[in-house]
Amino acid sequence: MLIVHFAPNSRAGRIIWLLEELGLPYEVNKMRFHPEDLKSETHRARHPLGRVPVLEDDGKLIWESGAIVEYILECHEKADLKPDKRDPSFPAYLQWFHYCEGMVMPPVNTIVVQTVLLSPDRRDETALSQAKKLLTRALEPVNRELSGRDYLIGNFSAADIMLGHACFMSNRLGCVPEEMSNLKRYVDNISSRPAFDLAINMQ
Ligand SMILES: N[C@@H](CCC(=O)N[C@@H](CS)C(=O)NCC(=O)O)C(=O)O
Repeated sequence: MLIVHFAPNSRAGRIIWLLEELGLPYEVNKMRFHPEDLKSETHRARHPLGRVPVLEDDGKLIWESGAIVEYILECHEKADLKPDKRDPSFPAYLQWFHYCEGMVMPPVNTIVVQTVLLSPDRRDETALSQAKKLLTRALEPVNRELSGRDYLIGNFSAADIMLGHACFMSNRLGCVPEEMSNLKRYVDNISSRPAFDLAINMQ
């Protein structure tokens, strides 16, 4: 049985979303998004940095959301959310899948730290405005790519589970301007998926 080590409002939602889309059975170990849970000895034994998500499969542990998504698609013979390597959309699939943690999430992390996690007296306005600029720049090519299409490579794929989740989070932080109308529509498309709705609202 797959076990998802989970905390609400985190990247662990990507894994729940994927498992729901695929209809695979799983259990959830729900933790609070709080150091008492995430930095506990028990959880650090699963993830050295005390972060989520972590997937447990028959006692094997794997962390890094992108690696977990790939692991599930490969090991559970559910390839329908990933194009074949001979498919013309395969390079774009890989590119957007990895663009998420590579380019979009670093400024999102800084924005969350500077607006939510740090106490007001420790916040840094320069770091915050620089991260907002970087995020806007990183989202521009995504907005362009989505012109005339519902999902990143046309059909819904695991690239949307990665980058779509990041776009949803960026929008929730108020960092997707109205001019990025393709991106706004994309966030709506994702939000209308029942599997996403379940994952994003899991507490
Ligand atoms: N690149 C990692 C990032 C993992 C990560 O930073 N997770 C956040 C939640 S979205 C976390 O656990 N933060 C708790 C902390 O930093 O203490 C992934 O994609 O899994």
